[in-house]
Amino acid sequence: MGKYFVPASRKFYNKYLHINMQLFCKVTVILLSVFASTSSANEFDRLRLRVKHLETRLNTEFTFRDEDIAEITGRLDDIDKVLNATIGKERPIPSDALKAGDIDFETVDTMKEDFTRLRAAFTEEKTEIVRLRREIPKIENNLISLNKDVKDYCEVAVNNTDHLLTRFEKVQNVHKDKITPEIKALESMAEQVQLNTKQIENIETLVTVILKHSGYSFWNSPCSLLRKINQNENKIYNHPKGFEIYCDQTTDGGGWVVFQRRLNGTTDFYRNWADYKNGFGDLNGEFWLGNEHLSLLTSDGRHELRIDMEDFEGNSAYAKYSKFKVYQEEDNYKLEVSGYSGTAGDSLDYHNGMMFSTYDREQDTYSDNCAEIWHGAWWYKSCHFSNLNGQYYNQPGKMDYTGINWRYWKNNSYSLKKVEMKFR
Ligand SMILES: [Ca+2]
Repeated sequence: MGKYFVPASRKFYNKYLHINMQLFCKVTVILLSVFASTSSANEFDRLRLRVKHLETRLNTEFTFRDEDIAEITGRLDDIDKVLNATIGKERPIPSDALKAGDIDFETVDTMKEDFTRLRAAFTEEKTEIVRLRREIPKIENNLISLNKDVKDYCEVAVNNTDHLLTRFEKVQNVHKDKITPEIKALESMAEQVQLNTKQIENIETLVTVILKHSGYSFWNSPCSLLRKINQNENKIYNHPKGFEIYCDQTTDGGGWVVFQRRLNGTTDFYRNWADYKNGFGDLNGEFWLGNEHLSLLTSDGRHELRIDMEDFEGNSAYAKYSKFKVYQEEDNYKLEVSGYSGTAGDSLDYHNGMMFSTYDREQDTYSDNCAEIWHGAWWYKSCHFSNLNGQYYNQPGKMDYTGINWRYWKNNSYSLKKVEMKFR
């Protein structure tokens, strides 16, 4: 009797236990594999906790119901035993006892009593069995319900997993969109660096060639070198020896280092030896580059000199010399100039071989102080045929030997509007 339903119920539990454990494992594995590397860890943790909770609930339920079943089984076994015992006691009274007429009524009464008690017990047990039988469907229903919960929950978990997977993919795509342009920019930069490196190599090759063919330091013709590497703007450049230069890259093929400019009279040119040595003024305006720089750049190698000038009437002229050199300070910045060509006339030949003079360092051949008399600083001889560092007169047609004069273009003492001195 007890063996009738107990095994079937066990099968039932085992089946659901097995299915549910399989589901838990599956979901847990899916969740773990998908979210281990995502930023949705919190959501996943929450899901995992809820699944864990359900799992615990289910296990508790199984344990509890197993105890119930065990109890029922035990009781039914007891009933079996009692019934067996009862059947044993109902055996017929031995025939020899009947024959002898020696019936023990007391024994019969006892047996009757026992039988009545056992019958009552049996009835009671039967009622209990009926009650327990009624319990079984309830337990089964509970388990079915619990199992449905678990299934539903697993479904929700799987749906959430899909949702989170989609979200994860979206996040990945967003990152991809953001990162891709940056990677492209980096690749482009890398390409540019390669191009630049190649250009630098070309420049280095060019420099080597120039050095080989020029026979002197190429930095002494810095604007020519800059022009060769397509630095064609008229502007200030840095000289590697630590000072600035202004390059004229357009006049007469360019490559000119401008070392003097007169323009508007904003810069005072009546200055001492030290100022003319180190240079003064504004490279974008009026200035003197400095005898020290001139000497540094021209004392070695062969250089050309060009002087561009304008009057106040809108005319311009130039003087060009194929050889130009300014000696070192120990030679008093002596001028060496020759090979004239141009439209302005040769007003420097007179000064060739002269030392530089300022009002505080008179090195002319005149009895008096030329720089002081003619308000300038120049390679004065017995004073001048040119005086390009003279006084700026912002007066058209001003005739004065203290002015910016170039003897062989305009009248001897005509003071020019604009002058630029440059070498290359
Ligand atoms: Ca003198």
